[in-house]
Amino acid sequence: MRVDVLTLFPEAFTGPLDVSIIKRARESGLIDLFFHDIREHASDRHRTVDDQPFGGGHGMVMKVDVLDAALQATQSAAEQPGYVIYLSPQGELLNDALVRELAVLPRLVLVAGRYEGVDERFAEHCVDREISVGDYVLTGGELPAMVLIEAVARQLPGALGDASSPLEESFVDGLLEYPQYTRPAEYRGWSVPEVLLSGNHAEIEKWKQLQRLSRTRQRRPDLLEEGG
Ligand code: 9WO
Repeated sequence: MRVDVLTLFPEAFTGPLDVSIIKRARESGLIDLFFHDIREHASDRHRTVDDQPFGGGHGMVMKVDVLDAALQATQSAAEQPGYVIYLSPQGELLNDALVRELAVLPRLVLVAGRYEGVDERFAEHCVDREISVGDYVLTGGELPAMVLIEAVARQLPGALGDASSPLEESFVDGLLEYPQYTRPAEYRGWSVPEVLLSGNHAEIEKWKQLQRLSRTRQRRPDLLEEGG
């Protein structure tokens, strides 16, 4: 998969994407990441990327002409155009199903906004999907873009290695995970659930599934509702 990111801060993307699973996926060619500075597509001598909102209101809005120029240049940089995603709190909430949907696509273009967001004409005419990674506001779409990249990258076939499969984990069946423990079996009087030390694998599996159900009911009842 190829992922192009349009951002005013390409330097923000070094670090989190250079370690662990994403690092390996990039080294093995499973995922190719490219970062593009939107400001390089500003046309005036001040390299302006934002302007005041029509109708008033505080803050600044990213210019549709600059964004469109940046996007067209990026789309032309590969043989097939990518699926364009704008990260914003107004988007549909990212979940496991959407991550898997995106993970089968050959190419994504992620747009990380700043200021008060993009001119709506860009969202309407140039963006395929507006996505939120959670109901809170940040100062830009860069961290959400990294969240999306990591979630998608680990779903790519082979990204996790042979030992673990994303098909076996939480959310595939819509439930939270069971609690996990490791040695020591007792610490400061805090003990590990007896059944896990019993060696009775049938009982252990029953316990794990029960824990997943009760935790989901208690912490995320929305996941148990129909369609959820
Ligand atoms: C601020 C604002 C103020 C007045 C009127 C409209 C307004 N919209 C916004 C706004 O959405 N600001 C965003 C800041 C614009 C895009 C970059 N920023 C952002 C992205 N904050 N939080 C996100 C984000 C993206 C995906 N998932 C969670 C949060």
